[in-house]
Amino acid sequence: GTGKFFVGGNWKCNGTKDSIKQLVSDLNSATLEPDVDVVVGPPFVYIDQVKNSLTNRIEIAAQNSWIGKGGAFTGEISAEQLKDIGCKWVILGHSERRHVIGEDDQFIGKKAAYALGQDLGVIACIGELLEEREAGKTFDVCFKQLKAYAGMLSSTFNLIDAVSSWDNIVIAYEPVWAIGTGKVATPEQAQEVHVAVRDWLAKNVSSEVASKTRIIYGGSVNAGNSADLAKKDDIDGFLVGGASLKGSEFATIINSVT
Ligand code: G2H
Repeated sequence: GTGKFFVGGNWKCNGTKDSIKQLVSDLNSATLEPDVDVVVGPPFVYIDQVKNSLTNRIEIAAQNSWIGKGGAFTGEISAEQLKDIGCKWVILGHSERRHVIGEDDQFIGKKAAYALGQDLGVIACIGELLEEREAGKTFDVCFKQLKAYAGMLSSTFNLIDAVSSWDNIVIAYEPVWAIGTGKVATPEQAQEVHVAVRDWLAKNVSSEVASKTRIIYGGSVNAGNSADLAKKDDIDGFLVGGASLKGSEFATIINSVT
């Protein structure tokens, strides 16, 4: 592994004031390994509630942000507003936004560059569809998605800032066929893609960025499979959906750091 283990909980569009109060209370009383960065991503409307009740041991991510400065963009939330309300991170490029909402690589890359420019950390998601994996296109798809992030950083920032902005990026590899399906990637399948992503970074950004960027796995991670995944050298943490809605299970996943 590289850098500090990183575990994010992506709550997606789940929860009520009451259920989130319970989840926060469970997280506040959980014993967490100290050497792990822990982040949770509540729905926008509950971020303030979570910020005001959750231990500051755990940081907060939004699940999306607008591509630029706020203004006349009905229904959108700006990176500045997320900073203002106490978010440290934003999840971008999640497969549900790519494939259900229809966001494309360029749009996602723009959001990432803008959020990084506002000093938000970005959990940058990539991952292939089942048909793409079956057609042998897994690496092509992941590299194309990575290229869009990297390209937008290069066109937004000067060279030095473009490279240093990778300090604030965590890459989440989430094969779409493993998301919410209970069909987790094997540790070997995940490791193979993580190594390829790291090689891509070495060739296309820098060897330093390749060695220090955390590459986390997402897709049906739970308390039963996290320990085996965490043993793989290039799996630096997890992005957890369903299993992050249960405080004790999420704590078990966090504590699977090796
Ligand atoms: C993948 C993951 C969290 P789940 O989307 O980002 O969700 O763990 O429910 O598959």
